[in-house]
Amino acid sequence: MLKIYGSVNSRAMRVLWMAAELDLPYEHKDWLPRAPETKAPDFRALNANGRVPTIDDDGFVLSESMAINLYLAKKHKSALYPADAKNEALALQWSLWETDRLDRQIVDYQRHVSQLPAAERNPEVADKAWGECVAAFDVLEDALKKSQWLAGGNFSVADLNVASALYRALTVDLGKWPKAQAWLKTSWERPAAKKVRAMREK
Ligand SMILES: N[C@@H](CCC(=O)N[C@@H](CS)C(=O)NCC(=O)O)C(=O)O
Repeated sequence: MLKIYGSVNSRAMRVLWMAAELDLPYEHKDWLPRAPETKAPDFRALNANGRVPTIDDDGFVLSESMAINLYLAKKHKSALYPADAKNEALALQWSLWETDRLDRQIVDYQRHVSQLPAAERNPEVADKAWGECVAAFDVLEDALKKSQWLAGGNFSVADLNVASALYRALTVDLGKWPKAQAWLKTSWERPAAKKVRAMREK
């Protein structure tokens, strides 16, 4: 059976969303980042980085949330996986783009604006991160002006990978980017998204 390592309070949320979309049975190793279990030799043998998410799919071990979701959607022949090479390439493009342009930036922004204890917040880190988020939201907005979805005519793994990584942006004012705001809202209204959101916010 598929094993998913990582708490919903981590980037494993993205994989749990995909598993819900595909209605996959799985064993959940509900571990927070840096939990003692992630430091144990058994887990380090699966992911030498010690990070979550990681999956073990009947012996096939994979890390990196974006790669895991692309793999699961393709393996299960989901409609979320683009059927043609161009949209498949766009799904890769947007997944890699998110990792490069937004992933760490949105985390840094939120941590240094509200999440960390006040004494640990650094306004310079928050400002720099927000500047990078703004540039990325501009790019996303332009893309969504041209097309309702990121890779083809329907919601796909491209949208799931970017929208799931933008969980933290749900509480940010995105009024300057109306297309991105509407796309994010619609994406998170999917039943599978609501399911993982409820897991995280319970
Ligand atoms: N690029 C990786 C990032 C994975 C990652 O950094 N996970 C965090 C939790 S959200 C973690 O396990 N951190 C533990 C650490 O930094 O030691 C992915 O998307 O899967």
